[in-house]
Amino acid sequence: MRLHKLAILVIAATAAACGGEKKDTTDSAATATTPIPVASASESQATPPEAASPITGQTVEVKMLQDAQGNFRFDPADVTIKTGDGVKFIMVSGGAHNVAFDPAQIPANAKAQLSANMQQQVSELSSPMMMNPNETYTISFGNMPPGKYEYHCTPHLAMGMKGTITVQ
Ligand SMILES: [Cu+2]
Repeated sequence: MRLHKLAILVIAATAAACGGEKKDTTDSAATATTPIPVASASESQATPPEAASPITGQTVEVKMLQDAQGNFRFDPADVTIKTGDGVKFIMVSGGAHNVAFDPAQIPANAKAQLSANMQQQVSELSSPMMMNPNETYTISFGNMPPGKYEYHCTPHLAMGMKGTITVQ
């Protein structure tokens, strides 16, 4: 019984040590949410890369599927969110699908942040391919300027698999 008590104490001490580390993580997370100053064009130094801005609001879900009529589509294709929300794309059927923004269509003031917020890009502003049901890809719209962002699925672009994300 006494030994058992000691074991609990050791676990508690370990947990406390972990708690100390956690504090550091929290601190750096707080730093990350500090508004990133807009880079001035007059600055002669190279513009530092944007940091990813986390989701601080809601996350809406968009399914990627092939419907009963054989059409490939995002469902819903058009969503409206707020800055700080996220969009979670869920592979349902008919893959492979991806989520791709045309770099030429994304305004300059949004591109660096969008790129920073898109993990594991396989090419500029393109997500990895999702092959299997329930694979997901989530994009944070943290620190993204309001606007209407068009995107598409690269394999099914010719078949009209497109969508829009309007950030208010
Ligand atoms: Cu597709």
